[in-house]
Amino acid sequence: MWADLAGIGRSAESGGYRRYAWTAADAECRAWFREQAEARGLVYEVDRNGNQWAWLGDPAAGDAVVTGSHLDSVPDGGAFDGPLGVVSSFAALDELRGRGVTFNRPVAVANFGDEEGARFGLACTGSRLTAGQLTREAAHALRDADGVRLAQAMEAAGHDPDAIGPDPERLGRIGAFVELHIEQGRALDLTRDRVGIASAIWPHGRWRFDFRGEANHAGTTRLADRRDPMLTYAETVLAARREAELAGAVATFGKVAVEPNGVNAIPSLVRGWLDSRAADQDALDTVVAAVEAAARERAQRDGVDLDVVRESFTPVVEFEHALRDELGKILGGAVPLLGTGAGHDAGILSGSIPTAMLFVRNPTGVSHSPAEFAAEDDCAAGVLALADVLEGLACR
Ligand code: HGY
Ligand code: MN
Ligand code: MN
Ligand code: MN
Repeated sequence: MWADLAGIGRSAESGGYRRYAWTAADAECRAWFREQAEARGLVYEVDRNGNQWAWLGDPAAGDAVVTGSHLDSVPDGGAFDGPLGVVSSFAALDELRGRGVTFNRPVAVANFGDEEGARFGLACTGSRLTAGQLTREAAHALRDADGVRLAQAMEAAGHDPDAIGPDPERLGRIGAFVELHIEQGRALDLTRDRVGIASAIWPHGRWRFDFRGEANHAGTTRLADRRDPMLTYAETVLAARREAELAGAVATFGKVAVEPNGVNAIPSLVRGWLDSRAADQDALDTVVAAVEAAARERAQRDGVDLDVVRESFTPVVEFEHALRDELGKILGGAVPLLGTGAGHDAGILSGSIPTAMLFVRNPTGVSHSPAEFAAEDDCAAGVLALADVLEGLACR
């Protein structure tokens, strides 16, 4: 199961993955998911937002226990972020069928579309649409770097973009969603545990900084006559690191777009995207405000105009204690609780249904990189833990 998925959308040079929403690689992943579902005799469906579901039992019965994750990736992403959760979900079902258990609640494996937001810039669009946190109009307006709108990309992939929207009826049939995910950090490595339970997801967001200067000749324009937005951008990137350290937060300008983007042209526009996260809201607010203030101060000096747009924001997610504690009880209490700065579909859905997360040890903590890795025996421990959780929730 793992091998045939692992080959999809993988770059031969870097070994990283490019599985962007509604692309050919995404379609291959979706075909893989459908094959896995149908090979197990599960009821396969695609919902109005393009999320995939594989049901054991009657989807209409209600109070379902759902597991799963996502199959898309960041640019040059790792093999485990997302796929480990989906593969482990099918493997956990196989394990339970091997145990001969009797399910008395419907169980499903889900693949939520476009969790990383790598192509259209907004993370978790599949689960946000389903939870009513993203309107159809706002989704249709999302464009990729080539100007292709999300609606066009969906249509080209054979999905009706006018069907997207909130799906309260579907969510009303789900009693619990448990997402297994590789840890994107080293907490489990430090405590020497194979599996952990999520306590919370930090508040986090994405802000777009547009620095507008004046295009000019790189070789003939006097320094005093320049309005160079790259300078303002560079100072802002340094300010982000400085302010994050002061506030005990994290901040990254991981994506930048330059116009006209010529070696010998002073840019007219530099667009930088800030990703910032912090264990508490005040720290996050402090960082973003301080970075913006530093950017404005430098923009003044450089004769550059600045616009800052908050493109997305996810408030702190405190996973529902009853379900989280139930997982702890089922797994025997010795499983550590850990917070995370990474966003997940389970975080988005936690506003609508009880959700929980299991993490599998990542010995280096590296993620969103081809170097992302989880050891086979830790992955196997994750499958058994997920199987125990599903058995405890759906077969009691
Ligand atoms: O950005 C995140 O935290 C998630 O991986 N989409
Ligand atoms: Mn990710
Ligand atoms: Mn993920
Ligand atoms: Mn994520």
